[in-house]
Amino acid sequence: MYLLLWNAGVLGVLIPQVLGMKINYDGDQVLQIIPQHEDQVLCLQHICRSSQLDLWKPLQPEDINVRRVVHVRIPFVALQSVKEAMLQCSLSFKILVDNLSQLIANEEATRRRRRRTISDYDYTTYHPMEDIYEWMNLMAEKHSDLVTQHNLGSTYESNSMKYLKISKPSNSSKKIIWMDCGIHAREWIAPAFCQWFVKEIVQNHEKDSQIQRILKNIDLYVLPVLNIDGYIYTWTTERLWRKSRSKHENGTCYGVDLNRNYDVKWCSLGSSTNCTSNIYCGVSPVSEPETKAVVNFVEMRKSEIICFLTMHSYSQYILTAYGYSMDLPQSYYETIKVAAMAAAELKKKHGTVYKVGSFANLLYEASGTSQDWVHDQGIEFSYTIELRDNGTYQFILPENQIQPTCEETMAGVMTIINYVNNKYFPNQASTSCRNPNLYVLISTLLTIVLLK
Ligand code: 0X9
Ligand code: ZN
Ligand code: ZN
Repeated sequence: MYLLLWNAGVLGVLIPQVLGMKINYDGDQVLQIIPQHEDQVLCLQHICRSSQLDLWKPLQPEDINVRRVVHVRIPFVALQSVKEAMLQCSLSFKILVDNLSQLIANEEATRRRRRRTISDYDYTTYHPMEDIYEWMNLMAEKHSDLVTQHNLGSTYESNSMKYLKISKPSNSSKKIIWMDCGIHAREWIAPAFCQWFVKEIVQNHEKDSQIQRILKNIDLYVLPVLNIDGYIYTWTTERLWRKSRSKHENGTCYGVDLNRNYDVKWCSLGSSTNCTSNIYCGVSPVSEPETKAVVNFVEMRKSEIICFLTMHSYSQYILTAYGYSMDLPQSYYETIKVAAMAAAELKKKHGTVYKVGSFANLLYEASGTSQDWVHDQGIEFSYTIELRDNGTYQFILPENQIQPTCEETMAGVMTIINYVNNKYFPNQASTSCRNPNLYVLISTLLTIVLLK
């Protein structure tokens, strides 16, 4: 009893988890700050470090820069002191979210009743893991002509990493396009998109000639939730959890950033060796079972994979390699061209503007990401796509944006897939590419702006 009280007192923030309760973020705010001078950068970095604030953008104080947007969550108890400290170094801020728990409560309130059959599965609501598992079963059952279910491996908590393979029977050897969603637990729109993507392909494969052409040559592999343990944890306990759920240092901290755990300049940039950090890279490269599962698959099927897509949120970016260096890979001019084409098609749907570029040049450097590791395995068309939004709701994207987000993302993703199909299977090239030179021009301009 004494021990419990002591724990509760000293580790106040841990109480909800200890008691198996939900963290409610009551009164927490999300602020946007754009430091204008170097001294303001230093001041903000100091505030973030000393109050141990939960940085969302960028993910660590070191990456705060002049005239770059910063999003940070301030716990209710720290609001006054943090705001005072900011005023003291004349940092102005904008309140993006006035009461985080209210935003999350709204998300819960608007969540529709979940339906359990395929014909009326609701793709415009967020689903807990058990629904997604059931949806995968039903998908494979009802569309056994096209969809099969497979197991990539097991998570730390022994959940099976199920994925769907969309494939038309064929005699010739086919290539693979990979898509994973939900490597970061709180980015709920990503798994919602993976489900939407499968639905669209399955629904339209008989009438859509573009999908038909693609499926002649290519099998689509979709892993709807990569970080299953983390995803479940965002539903049960902590909506804004990012990492996996592996236990470290005798249970004093949990989780690895699965997008920092790959064996590519591991833990050198934009990563942390501190296991309490949101960008903890793990004890060694590929230390996590979830990473191992992806690595095994890619290593085994390397020669077949022609495109690798990993879906995240938020920021509205289509990112090419590299994250670990400002250098641009040889493939850059082609991959950026395709990204620009995809962004242009995406924008046509609802006017949403995406930026394209290399991660390190657009945001900050980060090593150990799956995208870069896969790229350096020889799979050049390796993209990270950061879905909506651009800062209004951040990770708590309202459910009424699921459909438009998925519609536009579908257009972008299909542009990439179509390009890759035409490139690797040129004889069946379509005539739908209206004006490739325009895209070359756009992407060249973008590149110039980026490298300026
Ligand atoms: O930092 C990340 O892991 C990703 N951003 S997020 O806000 N969703 O966490 C971006 C990864 C981009 N990776 C590469 N370009 N290699
Ligand atoms: Zn079918
Ligand atoms: Zn992410």
